[in-house]
Amino acid sequence: MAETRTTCPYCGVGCGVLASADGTLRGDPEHPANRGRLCSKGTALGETLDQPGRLLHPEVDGKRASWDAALDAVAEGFRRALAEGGPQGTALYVSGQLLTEDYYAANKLAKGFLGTGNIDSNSRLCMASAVAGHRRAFGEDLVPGIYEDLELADLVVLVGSNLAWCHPILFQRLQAARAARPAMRLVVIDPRRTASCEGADLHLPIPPGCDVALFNTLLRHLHAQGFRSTAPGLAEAVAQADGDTGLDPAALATFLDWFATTPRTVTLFSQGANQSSAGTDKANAIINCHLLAGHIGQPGAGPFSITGQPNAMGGREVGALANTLAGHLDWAVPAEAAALRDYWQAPNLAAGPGLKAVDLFRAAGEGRIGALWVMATNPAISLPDAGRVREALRRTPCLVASDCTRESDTVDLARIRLPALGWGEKSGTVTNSERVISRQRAFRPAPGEARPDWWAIAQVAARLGWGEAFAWSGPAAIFREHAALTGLARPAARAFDISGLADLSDADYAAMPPTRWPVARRGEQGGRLAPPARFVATPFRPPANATSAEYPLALLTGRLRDQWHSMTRTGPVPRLMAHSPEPTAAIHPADAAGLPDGSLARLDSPWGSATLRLRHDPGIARGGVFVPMHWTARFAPAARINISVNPAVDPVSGQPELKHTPVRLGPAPMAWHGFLLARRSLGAELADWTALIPEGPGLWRHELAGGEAPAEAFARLRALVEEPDAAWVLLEDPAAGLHRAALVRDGRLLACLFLAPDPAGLPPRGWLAGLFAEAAIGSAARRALLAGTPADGPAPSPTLCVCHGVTAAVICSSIARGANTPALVGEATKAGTGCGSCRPEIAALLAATPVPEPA
Ligand SMILES: Nc1nc2c(c(=O)[nH]1)N[C@H]1C(S)=C(S)[C@@H](COP(=O)(O)OP(=O)(O)OC[C@H]3O[C@@H](n4cnc5c(=O)[nH]c(N)nc54)[C@H](O)[C@@H]3O)O[C@H]1N2
Ligand SMILES: Nc1nc2c(c(=O)[nH]1)N[C@H]1C(S)=C(S)[C@@H](COP(=O)(O)OP(=O)(O)OC[C@H]3O[C@@H](n4cnc5c(=O)[nH]c(N)nc54)[C@H](O)[C@@H]3O)O[C@H]1N2
Ligand code: SF4
Ligand SMILES: [Mo]
Repeated sequence: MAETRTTCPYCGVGCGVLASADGTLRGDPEHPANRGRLCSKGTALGETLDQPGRLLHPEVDGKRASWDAALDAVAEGFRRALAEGGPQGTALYVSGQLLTEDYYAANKLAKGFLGTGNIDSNSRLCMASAVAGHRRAFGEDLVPGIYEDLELADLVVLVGSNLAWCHPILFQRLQAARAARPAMRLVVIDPRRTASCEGADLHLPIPPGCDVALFNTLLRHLHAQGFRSTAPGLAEAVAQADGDTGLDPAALATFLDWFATTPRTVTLFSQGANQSSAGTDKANAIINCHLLAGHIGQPGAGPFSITGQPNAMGGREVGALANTLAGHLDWAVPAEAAALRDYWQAPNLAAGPGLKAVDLFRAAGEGRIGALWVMATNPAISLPDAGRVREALRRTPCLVASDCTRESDTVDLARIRLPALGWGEKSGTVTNSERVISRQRAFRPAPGEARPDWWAIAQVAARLGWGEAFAWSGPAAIFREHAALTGLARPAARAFDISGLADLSDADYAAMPPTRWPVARRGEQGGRLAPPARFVATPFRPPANATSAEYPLALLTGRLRDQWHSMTRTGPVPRLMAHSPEPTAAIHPADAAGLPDGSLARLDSPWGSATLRLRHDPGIARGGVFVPMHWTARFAPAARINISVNPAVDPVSGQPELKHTPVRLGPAPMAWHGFLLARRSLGAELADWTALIPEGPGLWRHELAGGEAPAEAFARLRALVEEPDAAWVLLEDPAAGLHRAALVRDGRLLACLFLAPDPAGLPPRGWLAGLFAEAAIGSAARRALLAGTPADGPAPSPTLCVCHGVTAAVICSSIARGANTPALVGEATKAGTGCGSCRPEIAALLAATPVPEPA
């Protein structure tokens, strides 16, 4: 079957993919980012196509509508908002998951034609601090390094980055380089002991929010060691480099020494740095150290902000943040704004920056936004203080949502829903973390009436009277316009220049190979950049909302290996859910206040609360609790963590402090705990606490807990799955609070339901799920089933290797039988031989399991 060259739609590594229309795919051996490899999420991309719940037709006020009617309604909503509140009463909220062409069109509509700076992106939650840090240090938003630098470095420092899970292919490249050159060192700075720490030379468990203090300490150390620089701002930066980290002095001294003595050092930073009320200072504190030590602009050296989304960089290039202009032009330079106005022939170029995401939704909550168009993002779940964001969305008179799925918390609230093309259907470009522009190409037909986002924007613009400026024939035409804009004469020199791509023909664009900017002339490939830079003073500030006697713990949030954000694409895929099926709160056992591992616990903050499965994890630094960001109303409504997360922002970048909220931990008392396995999904509102889990093809698990009487819950839940001609096999011990039931038809298991007073009294799910695959279960199996036999057998074990379905227990037993290296574990079990995303966890098991001496 013919293969199409395209790019993975998940993380900012930007791996090349070769895809066939039937959904089979493999890594592109020719793509410079991945050279043929794909991680667990990339490998499972084929399973995310053809998902149920696609938004296939436009809807207005809950009813199916024609595209014409829906676009008319959007235009009318914006016209009314303009009439009532002027340009500032309108807004767009977009995303790093748009293609550059869509992004460019959205930004042009908002800033050039609606006349508002109110277009912000979910990159505000993601990269805004790095952008601001770059602009303060380099005068422009640019990442100087390239991926190869991670392989050429002698020291790689990860700051607030769980690279092993969030940028797995880059992590594998790093690990391969370390295997080839064992002298190369890896330091991880993270309050948690993450998978990225496996095999690291040093892990500094920094107290949350203290990175500025750490890099200020490093700056003082470098200065004391005699490092000097002619870049401006050094004296102030050193004078104000204060703060104490509380880290172990010997470990700290080792880090300071390694950094000072290793010219080839790369510091890669991500959300542990950016998502902070001192995020911009964290970026500059890191860059300051690279400037003073001279670790920049050379092979294997430099500060490296890694981007999260597939096209976070593209959004920055087209200027689709509330405080930036297209093509890295600058509002602060009047001639640059004028050049843009002329280029666009814009009737009404926004006079200045608009509202940043947190402020934008606050304004909407206050009734100041009449029309808001949300595109390719799920703010009802991903913004902090999400309960308030939800209210703001409800209150907005004209809320438009463009999405591929009907099943998102934000799409649910929209008055107008526009079906967008998704990955494999849309066509355009994305830019990865090392400035490489790659093509996403369509290899499947458009489903239903789904259309590209740029087209919907152009249609609305035309209805508002600006058709000529949006009369593109397709993405290639938009790309040319964008590329030419970057070549406009500018008073100040800018590195971002892709004007060499401005005259690509449609055929050139169709065939465009991965291309790194700057590309000022056709055929060029950009490389490492050595921008002029300055020091920025970064006095230490603690997190905006301190922990207290009432809220003594610091809530950290972040990502899991196999889930993507609000789970709209990864959540329904069983093998991606298998690794971490329930929403958890991980905490050091000594901070668990006596709550057992596996119990349900409640986290309260001044903003809201969430109920989660408690996990004891000695790898979490004392005083912290880690909760994944992913769960939504669709999968576990009581576990939506952002309802509790504080909305404090960085004063420079406006990026929210998603990595630090004061919380307290307490029990979540329930009358019963249980689970229901069924052949269809019964949704996520079955009980006071529900986690919906796709367990396997055609099999759904519902983890449950409730406050009602167990016997009542048992009867109510059984009634939900009852079917004609099916019979219940029951085992009840009401005095002990035990209720067990299996629904069987013609010997085939249809559902089973288990309730117990305590989570520890429930049998392992994996074994029961296995019984669903059998054509008929015999009477012995029935008895075992109700007795929950394997309850006293082996404990349930998580699937570590999702490619080959290998559990931790199987890996441990292979280690116990003598497989003492990752390669031998791979030979014995196949674990780790697929995409490789589980290799750090296999390494952790190897380190933790005593290996028998050879006889
Ligand atoms: N599997 C998966 N991969 C993804 C994504 C996904 O959803 N799933 N999303 C993509 C996106 S958009 C992004 S932005 C990236 C994010 O990639 P990362 O930034 O690597 O991911 P996070 O888990 O959000 O946070 C990283 C680490 O910051 C640590 N941390 C918390 N507070 C602090 C602190 O004060 N200081 C320091 N030094 N560390 C701290 C956390 O413990 C966490 O381990 O991942 C991308 N890749
Ligand atoms: N507590 C906490 N909160 C966080 C974070 C954290 O670490 N902790 N991280 C933050 C970060 S870094 C990020 S990036 C955000 C991510 O948060 P969101 O952007 O809200 O999350 P997604 O689930 O990726 O939402 C993307 C939506 O776009 C849709 N989509 C995909 N492709 C297209 C397309 O081509 N067109 C259209 N119209 N729709 C499309 C998908 O179906 C999905 O519904 O979350 C932020 N929120
Ligand atoms: S590392 Fe994985 S998720 Fe990221 S682009 Fe590559 S295959 Fe996709
Ligand atoms: Mo992100």
